[in-house]
Amino acid sequence: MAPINTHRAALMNTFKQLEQDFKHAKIQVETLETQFLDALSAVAAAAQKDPLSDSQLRQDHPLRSHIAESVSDITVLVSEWQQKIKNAERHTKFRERYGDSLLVFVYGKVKAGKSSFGNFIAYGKTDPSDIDIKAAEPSPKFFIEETTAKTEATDQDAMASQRQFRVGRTETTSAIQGFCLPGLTWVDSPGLHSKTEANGKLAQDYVNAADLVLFLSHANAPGRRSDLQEIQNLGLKNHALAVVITGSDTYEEDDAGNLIKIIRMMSDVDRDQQKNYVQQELDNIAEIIAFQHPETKSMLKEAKVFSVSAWYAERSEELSSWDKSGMIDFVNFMMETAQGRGIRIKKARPLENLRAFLIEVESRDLNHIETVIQKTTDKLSFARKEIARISERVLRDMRTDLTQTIESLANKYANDNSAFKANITKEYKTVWLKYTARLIEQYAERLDSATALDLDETDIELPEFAKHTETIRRKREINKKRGATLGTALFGGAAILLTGGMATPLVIGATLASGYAGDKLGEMAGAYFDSDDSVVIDLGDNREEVSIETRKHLINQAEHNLQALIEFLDQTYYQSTESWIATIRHKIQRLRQEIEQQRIQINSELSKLG
Ligand SMILES: Nc1nc2c(ncn2[C@@H]2O[C@H](COP(=O)(O)OP(=O)(O)OP(=O)(O)O)[C@@H](O)[C@H]2O)c(=O)[nH]1
Ligand SMILES: [Mg+2]
Repeated sequence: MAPINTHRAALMNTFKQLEQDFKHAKIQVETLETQFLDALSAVAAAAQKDPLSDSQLRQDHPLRSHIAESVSDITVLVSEWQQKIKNAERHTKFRERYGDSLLVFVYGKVKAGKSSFGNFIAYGKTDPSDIDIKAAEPSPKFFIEETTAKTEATDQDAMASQRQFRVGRTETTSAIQGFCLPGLTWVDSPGLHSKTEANGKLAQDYVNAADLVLFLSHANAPGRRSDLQEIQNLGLKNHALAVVITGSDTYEEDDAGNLIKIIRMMSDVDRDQQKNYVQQELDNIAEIIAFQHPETKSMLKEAKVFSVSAWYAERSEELSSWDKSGMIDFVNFMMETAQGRGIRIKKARPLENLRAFLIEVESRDLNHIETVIQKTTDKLSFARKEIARISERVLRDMRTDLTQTIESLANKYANDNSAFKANITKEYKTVWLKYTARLIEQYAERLDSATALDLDETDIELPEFAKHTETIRRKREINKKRGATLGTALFGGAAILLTGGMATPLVIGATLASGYAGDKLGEMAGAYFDSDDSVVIDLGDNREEVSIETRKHLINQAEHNLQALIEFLDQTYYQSTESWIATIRHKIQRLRQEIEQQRIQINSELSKLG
């Protein structure tokens, strides 16, 4: 066997064994994800349901615009979640696809030698011939990612039959493509800055799912600013990263300019210098990131730098050429990554991704929603206080109005109970409707759209009119003079008729209407009239009592009705908002509990992984 193949065989063997390990390393992250996403969707669904969509609450009610704002505010968050969930779903698919292999993602500038490097790993040749492809054992399976970019033969069949990456000065990779070997998935990407938006998105997905990211940079200009910027962007994620300086060789071309005659490695001094330079730059970026995001464990700190020449490795017959080409270091690193950190990374990554999502939702998004909800709660209670204030005023005005109305009705219908009652009921309704309109219009656009309280139900209990009379005993011997004097003194000259012997009513002026005065009179009169005869004294009627009592009843009734009306309106117009708030709070609480449990579980899983 050729020396190159020995190395390649060792590499292939390592990955083959790994495939089994990966298969056993099943991750329960799917279950956790599903539970979390369910709880998250419950919050999203509850929060996005506009509680006032079916409500007749007036259009310019401040609660309306506030809720509209809150809902749209939350909708922005929810759509961010949906995007993340979609990504998470895609990652799940990625996991299913690449769950039993180390996923290596190759990234780098245009013409960095990415495709050539991939071919070299697949076949031991940067640009394999048909013979190389047929002879390969194990045989890599090529695939291509569907994107909108159709600038090359990008369909699966073409790729499968092509069975290699197109390389060369004119062959620019325009879609994400890759190959699978047992235990290894290698993904090649379009050169940075040449990628389409669809490719860019997909590339980011791959980067997120990758177990190892290789950043390739050509030896003719390694570690440029723009490269480093890209690495810096990648550096925020917690992946294993290696920077590979490719084409670390010198060669001579023939006159036609395309056939390579002699290929040599660049001098060790030059290669070391390049490696050191890149390493130094990586350290600098790592420091910047550590400063900007102290909580992020950057992959840059542990990033390794390699200087290789795939051309040199594939061409030389010498066993030591792999060593010289830098390939041996790189391949050892791959095997170490796969064996040592590979499984851990594979298990840890989805858990870490999920944990990051949980933390973000918990610390940022849920707090935000809670703030929004709190504002709504405040707005609602303000609206309710406002109603309480208005209803107090309404009651006060009703009281004044009712007092006058009752007084005049009591005078008008004194002693006619049924007429009094009928008119009181009618007037009460009028007053009620007049004043409660002020309250109802706080909620409803039009008065008739609000179902007012059915006052027919309210049977107002009123006191009855009655004559005030007093029966008093009379003495046969009457000191007429004293009696008359007494009457005059007591009643200020009001007519007092005393008809002797007969029980003729004593008519006293209507000014004497109060019960108190009547009683007093009887008591006092009894002391002066000493007889078996009795006299019935008409003390007038009780209209003032009736008036006062009626007022008490009606004000009571008004308070009672007003309370019922407010409750009814509150129920009709505010209840939906209140239950909206309660439901969201409840769902958030459940989500928080879920997150809390999952964090504990994930942390313990991760600590088991070491
Ligand atoms: N000197 C040298 N040149 C190499 C080596 N590997 C690849 N190249 C050349 O570098 C150029 C780019 O190679 P590709 O593999 O197509 O590079 P790429 O990064 O896939 O390019 P894009 O897909 O266009 O981004 C080609 O001309 C290759 O022949 C190497 O080890 N040494
Ligand atoms: Mg390419």
